[in-house]
Amino acid sequence: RNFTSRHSYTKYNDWYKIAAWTARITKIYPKLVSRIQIGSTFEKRPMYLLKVGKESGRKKAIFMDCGIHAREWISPAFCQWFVKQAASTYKKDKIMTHLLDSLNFYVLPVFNIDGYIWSWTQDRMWRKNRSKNSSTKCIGTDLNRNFAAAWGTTGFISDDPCNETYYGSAPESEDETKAVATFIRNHLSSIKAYLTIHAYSQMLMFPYGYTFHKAPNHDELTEVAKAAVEALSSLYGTTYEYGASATLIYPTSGSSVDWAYDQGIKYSFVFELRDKGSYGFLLPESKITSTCKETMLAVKSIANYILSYAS
Ligand code: PAY
Ligand code: ZN
Repeated sequence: RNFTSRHSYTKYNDWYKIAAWTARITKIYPKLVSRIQIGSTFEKRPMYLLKVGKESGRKKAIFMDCGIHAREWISPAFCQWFVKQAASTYKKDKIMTHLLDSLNFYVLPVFNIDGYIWSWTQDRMWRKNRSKNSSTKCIGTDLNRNFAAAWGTTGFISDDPCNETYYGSAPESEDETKAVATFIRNHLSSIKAYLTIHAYSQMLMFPYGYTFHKAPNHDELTEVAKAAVEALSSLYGTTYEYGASATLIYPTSGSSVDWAYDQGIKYSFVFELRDKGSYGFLLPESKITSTCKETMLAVKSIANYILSYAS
């Protein structure tokens, strides 16, 4: 790896740069950003979560994770951008000031750290984590199939450890899934929204993936998604589709968004960032800034809605 280049918001950063950055950003914004370790990965790396918001009594919270899939590099880039942008526009941008005064954002910049490192060093197109499976040489579980939401039952999933969408030996069999699920369970009273950032496809989706039945607040989720996508498009005209994931992309089970929703988090969304397939997972660094700026508008739109309407 290149030891000479520094962390940059306009480049893709390897895990070592991101880990160092999580410590540094808390020093730069001590009143707004703090760091918590929520667990460790299969390869025993610490999973860092950043809490972003002005310290004050009981607050609503929004949980956002990036990089559940190793090869979707634009996703961790967005989480880093989000934290920096949120902290640096506090007291400058009216909406952000209001958001950080009234809400906490829990931001997990890289969910699947071991896989992310593997994608940087060995196989750019790696998706799963890096855990060992019994009775096979094949490595890894798809963490977005490992949640306890109709786990292992339906849709685009696999029971074969050699497959990209292997769902694991049990729900939450993976250290990374367990860490995130445990944190969310322990903060259910405050977490009002769950956002999980993927790439690519330019879609904003919500539950369900494991059934074609509509979520109880399907119409409301549609409205929130529509407003978020309109905000996103307003900047550069990037077009996004939105809707329930089973119909919009494909049915799946064991996904984090369905699980979060069934825990009672009524505003749970999956972002599929740029592009629509020309570069796919290999989105060039030149597109990071514009992708992050437009996505920021969508996240702010959802957060604003939570602030005004989520009880
Ligand atoms: O929760 O329904 C969901 C997410 C669906 C994603 C998944 O398969 O986990 C969609 C894919 C992803 O971002 O992982 C889409 C990309 C383009 C892929 O790898 O096929
Ligand atoms: Zn993904």
